[in-house]
Amino acid sequence: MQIAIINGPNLNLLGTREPEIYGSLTFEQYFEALKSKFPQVIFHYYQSNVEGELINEIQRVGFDFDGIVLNPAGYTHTSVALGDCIAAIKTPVIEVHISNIHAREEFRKISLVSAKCNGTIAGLGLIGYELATRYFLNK
Ligand code: DHK
Repeated sequence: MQIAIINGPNLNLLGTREPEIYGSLTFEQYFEALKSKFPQVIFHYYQSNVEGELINEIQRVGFDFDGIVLNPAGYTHTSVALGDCIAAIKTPVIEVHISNIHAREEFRKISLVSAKCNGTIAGLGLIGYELATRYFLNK
């Protein structure tokens, strides 16, 4: 079982970025705990602040991995190209948001990727990545 975790812009700053919204763990710290919870899973982690690089990575893993856990971050609300990319690949995608995007500014309530994904998890904090992993394991 190979799962790709792909994080979009500014998620490299988790731990120091608005901790009241995103928490105080770095993704690297959380990722170590996640890997130890699922020793049977081969995880691949990728983060970029660049839209085209995220698309390249989704295309790279999107035909032979078993699942993609994608937090498109700010591109969620703006990127037609990311939505098109998810529609074009074969690997199922779960969209994850750490914060509850429906309880924040109006512009965050719109996702241009949700309709192309198998499902969306929002507002549960970093545990959303674990729940998405469990979805792929139970599939
Ligand atoms: C992360 C971001 O960087 C924001 O742009 C999104 C998302 C929400 C999150 O909650 O993980 O609006």
